[in-house]
Amino acid sequence: MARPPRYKVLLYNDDYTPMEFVVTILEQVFGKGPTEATQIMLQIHRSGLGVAGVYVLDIAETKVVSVHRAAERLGYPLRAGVEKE
Ligand code: TYC
Repeated sequence: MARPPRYKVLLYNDDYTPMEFVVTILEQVFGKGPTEATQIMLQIHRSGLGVAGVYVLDIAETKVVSVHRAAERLGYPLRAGVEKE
């Protein structure tokens, strides 16, 4: 049996989403601890994008929807997307 393909969930930098909100998303949606969440957030802030996690496709797409819902609720432009590993 072939392993199912896996997909990276990418988060993209922007100028308006607060750093603290991105850390909270990485903790609550992607299950990161505070130290790793902060490191990933800073890497996105500095380089433009970063990998929040790697999942099978339906889980990855659900995470993207969760990010967009949470950001839109607070009026933040945070964007997420899926890319094949
Ligand atoms: N660049 C944002 C700021 O300076 C922080 C940020 C980090 C935004 C990561 C989005 O995916 C992101 N407030």
